[in-house]
Amino acid sequence: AFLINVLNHERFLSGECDTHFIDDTPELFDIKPKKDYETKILRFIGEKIVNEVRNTKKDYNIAPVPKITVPENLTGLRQILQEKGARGFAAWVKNQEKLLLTDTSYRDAHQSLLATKVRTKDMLKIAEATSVLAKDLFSLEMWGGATFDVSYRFLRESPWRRLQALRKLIPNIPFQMLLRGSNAVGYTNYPDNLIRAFIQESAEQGIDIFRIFDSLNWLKGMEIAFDEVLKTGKVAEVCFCYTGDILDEKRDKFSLQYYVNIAKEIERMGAHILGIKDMAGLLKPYAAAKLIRALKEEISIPIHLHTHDTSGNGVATLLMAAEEGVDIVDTAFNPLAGLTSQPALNSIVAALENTELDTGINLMDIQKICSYWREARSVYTQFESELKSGTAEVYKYEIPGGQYSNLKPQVESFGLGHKFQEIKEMYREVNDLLGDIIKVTPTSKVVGDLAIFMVQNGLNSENILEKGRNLAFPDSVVDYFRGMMGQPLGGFPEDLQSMVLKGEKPITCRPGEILKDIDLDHITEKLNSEFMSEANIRNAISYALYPKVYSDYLQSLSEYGHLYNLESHVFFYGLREGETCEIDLDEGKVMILKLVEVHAVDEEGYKNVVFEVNGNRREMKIFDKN
Ligand code: 3PY
Ligand code: ZN
Repeated sequence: AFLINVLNHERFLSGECDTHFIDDTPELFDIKPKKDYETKILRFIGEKIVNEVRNTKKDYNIAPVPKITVPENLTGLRQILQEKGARGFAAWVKNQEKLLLTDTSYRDAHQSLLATKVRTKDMLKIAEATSVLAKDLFSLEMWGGATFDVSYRFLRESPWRRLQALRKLIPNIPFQMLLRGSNAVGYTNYPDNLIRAFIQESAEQGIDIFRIFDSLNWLKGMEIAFDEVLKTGKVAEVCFCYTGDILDEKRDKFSLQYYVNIAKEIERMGAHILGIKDMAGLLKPYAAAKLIRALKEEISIPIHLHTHDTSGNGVATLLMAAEEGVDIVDTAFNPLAGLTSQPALNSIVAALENTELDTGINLMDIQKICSYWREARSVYTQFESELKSGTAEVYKYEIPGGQYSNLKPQVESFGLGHKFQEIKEMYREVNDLLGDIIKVTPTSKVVGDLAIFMVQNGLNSENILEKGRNLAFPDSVVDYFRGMMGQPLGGFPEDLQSMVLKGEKPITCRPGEILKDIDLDHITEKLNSEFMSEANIRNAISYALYPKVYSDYLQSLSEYGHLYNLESHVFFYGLREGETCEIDLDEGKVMILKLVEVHAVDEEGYKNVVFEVNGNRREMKIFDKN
């Protein structure tokens, strides 16, 4: 039956299918008489209208896709990487006089501005144009970080399919991902074999540059990931995370010397590129100049600087770093730049025109990409953070860009919205309590969770040892003190650690040394028996990383089918009465769908939702949960 489903599938018939096609095409596995895709989509939209949006569909703009012709010999830095290999590529980068730029629009920019909600559909529309109009970019950061689980959890789409589909349309610009060392794309330490399998498969599916970091700058925590990236032949960009302020001599824990030493170790371990990960945007312009100047004297691999524009100083930071010879900087196309996101790409290009650092990127060309993003963003309004202007407060609180925009909703979900200011103050107090630590996923979550917990329970740094004795602390906090996120510089505050652990002995080794290997074959069998008939390695890895999130996603697939073909305004808001939308079915066919009307609720609590599908009336009864 599986084979017959494959043979009858429109993508197979159109000759457009490749091996990836099975990844996100679960209807192939519907062996029972086929509950058709159409019904599932109608149910999804019906649910949206009756139970979520309730006729309050928001306005949005249509994003114009620039018309371009793809030249036959389209090349970019990816071809240089393929030709020269990772080390040759790094040497090439080092030799460039111009400043090289990464665009983060597909990853950190929307992670930091729009709660990671940008859908693959909206990325794909502008992908081909990006490959042509921005062909000289160093890379597109388009995967990893929070995008992996949010894709499954909220967008109900496969991050693997995103990678595959973008790769097809953008063959010439290197793809970069953010890898949280032994936490991969999660919040917890995974067994070594899972980290290795994940990296192998990511490389196989198209990642060219792995930006690896450890949330405590503990190099040991990156060993496995780094080793595996080297095996793939792809680029290993190893980071240190920047915190504190090297201009402030009173703060001597994370001093210039500390960063120079760690950079030298990163070069010694064999990294191709050094990444500076300024996840909160704390690297002030003059500090950037001082840091890059010192690093350029001590190391010879290229340096890639990542910062956030939360304070509004981001562009200045990048320009001063460029002046001192930084090789590559992270930016985002202007409509997705600024505030908690990266500094503005087009503005940097403009600033450097006719200077020695001229990026060579054509402003008129990339403006077309921006015209698209400016409008495409309008459908995500509900996910915008409240931050409307740059804030120098970030230097005090040291909250990472992605967390800054998510903290408010997190705090609200605890019913503590009115105490947001207090929680930010507590975030800082917790950092001091922990001995001043690097704060980036997942340690930033530890600090955030503990801050919320302390405000909730009336704790502060004076009374916590006493009052906290009988309290069970959040999981992330317990994990941290158990040593499961690695070892912080200067160690753990022992009294706090033993109070949180309540007698349990913490580990001091690398967590991967004690975690049992994951049995991916067993997971494959489990998936085959419960959800599908031919689970592949990506299915197994996703389950291993996020068992609950991935199972829920598979459940949603069986109920609603795949949703990646829906336009975002339909995915988020459904349809208004009288509104029509077109749904591109895979390759070629289009389903024309109209919402005719929604009847009043009946005696049993159902609403009848009337559609027209390609001119034929279809009705769907949806239970009104309200
Ligand atoms: C992530 O880990 O997702 C980050 O962006 C950290 O800055
Ligand atoms: Zn970032």
